Amino acid sequence: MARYIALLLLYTSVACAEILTPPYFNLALGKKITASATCGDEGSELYCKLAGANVDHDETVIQGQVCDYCDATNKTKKHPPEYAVDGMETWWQSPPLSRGMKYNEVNLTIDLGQEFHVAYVFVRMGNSPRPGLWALEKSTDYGKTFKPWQYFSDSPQDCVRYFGKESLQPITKDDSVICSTEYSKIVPLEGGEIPISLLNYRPSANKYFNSSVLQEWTRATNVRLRLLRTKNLLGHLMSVARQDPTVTRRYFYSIKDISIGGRCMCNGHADTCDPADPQSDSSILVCRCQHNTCGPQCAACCPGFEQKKWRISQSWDKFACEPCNCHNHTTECEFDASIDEQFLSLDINGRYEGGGVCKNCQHNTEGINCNKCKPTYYRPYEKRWEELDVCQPCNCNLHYSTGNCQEETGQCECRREFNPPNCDSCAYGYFDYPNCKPCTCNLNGTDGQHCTPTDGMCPCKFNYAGASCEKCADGYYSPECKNCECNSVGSVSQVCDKESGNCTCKSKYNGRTCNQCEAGYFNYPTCKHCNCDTSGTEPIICDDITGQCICKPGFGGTRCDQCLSG
Ligand SMILES: *[C@@H]1O[C@H](CO)[C@@H](O)[C@H](O)[C@H]1NC(C)=O
Ligand SMILES: *[C@@H]1O[C@H](CO)[C@@H](O)[C@H](O)[C@H]1NC(C)=O
Ligand SMILES: *[C@@H]1O[C@H](CO)[C@@H](O)[C@H](O)[C@H]1NC(C)=O
Ligand SMILES: *[C@@H]1O[C@H](CO)[C@@H](O)[C@H](O)[C@H]1NC(C)=O
Ligand SMILES: *[C@@H]1O[C@H](CO)[C@@H](O)[C@H](O)[C@H]1NC(C)=O
Ligand SMILES: *[C@@H]1O[C@H](CO)[C@@H](O)[C@H](O)[C@H]1NC(C)=O
Ligand SMILES: [Ca+2]
Repeated sequence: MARYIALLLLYTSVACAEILTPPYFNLALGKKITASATCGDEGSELYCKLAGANVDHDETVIQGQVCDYCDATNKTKKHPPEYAVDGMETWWQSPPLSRGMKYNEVNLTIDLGQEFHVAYVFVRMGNSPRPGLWALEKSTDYGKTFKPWQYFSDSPQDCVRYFGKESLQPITKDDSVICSTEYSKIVPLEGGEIPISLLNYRPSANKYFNSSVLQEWTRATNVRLRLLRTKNLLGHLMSVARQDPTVTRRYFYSIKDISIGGRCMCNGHADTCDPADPQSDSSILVCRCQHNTCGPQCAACCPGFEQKKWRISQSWDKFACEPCNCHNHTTECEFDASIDEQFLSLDINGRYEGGGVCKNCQHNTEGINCNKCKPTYYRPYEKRWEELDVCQPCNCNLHYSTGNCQEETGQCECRREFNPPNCDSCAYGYFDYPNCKPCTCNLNGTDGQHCTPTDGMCPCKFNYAGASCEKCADGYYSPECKNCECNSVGSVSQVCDKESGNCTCKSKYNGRTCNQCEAGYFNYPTCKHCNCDTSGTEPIICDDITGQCICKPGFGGTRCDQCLSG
């Protein structure tokens, strides 16, 4: 047993040399354990051993069998489940089958109280042979559901019968569930051992942290021995079947001690784990996190150290959480993946790497890295961002200025009504400095920068009209009051529609500027009538230059008034 653990420790310390992992220890010791039934739990109960020879001080010999009583109420005769995890020679014992054949099926469940990575389970038997048929199961949801880890049977036939034929396949996956036949032999009749490794021979055994399947496989909050059938002496099969009590009282499970080799899950960020609070009775172990990580399993970056996205530290990808660069103005920050993708956050080395976003920037700063001044504050040019008084109030007259001012110079930002940089005149569209009211004339249409009407009229450009020059003059159209350019031959007048720019055409004329012939007329600008039969022509009727009729399919003749042959 000791040799087995030593080998295992050696093996893992080599495999994980470059990352922080807590040592393996016996997780089972002193843990909460329950049995679905226990010898002597319903009053004093007789059992006899399969093994004959050595009669202990208390035992009696009945019909050549070495026998004793279980009694849960007697300190020296009880065998409670706690005895299977006390690390001592004491043992847990199940009711003998003489109490009932159903006691072939007994569950022994260890509650680890928290999540661990389990590498092996080691079972030592007491005064009974090893079980004939059983399953080692584990839970990762604190006992709500259990999944098999390994099956045990005394024959390949029973492996297939109870656990399916795939249980006989060799290990091919990190989470293959196999059936072992080598640990269900009748000998030794007492004190047999069952070593179960959950890592050896698995594909990712040497790269544990590279396989999420193997990590999941070894995770456990509870471990259950689901015992299904005691191991019978060959000559006893018939008598057991007949339920002869002188035989069935010799069949039960007796487990002296269970070791569960495992360790705290610290994600490569701690090399020790110990009780969270030594004062309280809670025995929950928490990782002593390094690398600026926090949480019972070091599964997060500590507050203020969230510049990079948290991840497991592993030998080929070492990782430590980094502080955010908040330029001395806050200790709070949060990781934001989209900031990371856009390279918007400065790390402590001044590179745009990571996604730390500073929170609660102090000293009138703001921004992802607390490297902007709040509105109405500015950074004088001699100040560095780390200094506490980096952001100083702008000294601006709010009549002329928004209150904000320029970095380094402190130059006040003018309101839109005033011209930068000194806000000492009205901006375009405003008049009457220092009041600078908006112009009432439409400046686009006004001739020169006149802002107020004189005698009720603003002076308009030639193509604008209206009291404020807000409309297009006749002969011009929106939006920029362009010339209508109505064709003098085809148009009724030079005035077009002010919205669409469409000119009003004389009959026979067409187009926005009336510079084309209407359908049925040709040879602009004369626009003569084409001599066609319109029931036989296409909608455009005739060629607008030659006047030749354009016939629909099936029509012919110069006027399209004949049918084509066919
Ligand atoms: C417990 O068992 C021992 C041995 O059989 C016996 O001597 C003792 O009286 C018992 N004690 C009680 C409290 O029944
Ligand atoms: C043992 O546990 C299994 C589930 O793991 C359950 O199905 C079964 O009924 C239990 N047997 C006893 C005897 O409690
Ligand atoms: C672990 O996986 C990564 C990528 O998934 C790979 O680059 C690396 O070589 C693997 N390491 C080992 C030890 O297999
Ligand atoms: C950072 O702030 C502390 C006070 O909180 C101050 O003593 C220190 O000088 C500041 N660091 C720099 C680089 O200005
Ligand atoms: C003045 O002209 C500009 C550009 O030509 C245009 O964007 C703006 O909307 C016009 N303003 C008015 C009031 O018509
Ligand atoms: C302007 O003329 C075009 C064709 O040239 C026509 O599609 C449009 O409907 C006309 N718009 C108005 C407002 O008359
Ligand atoms: Ca014990």
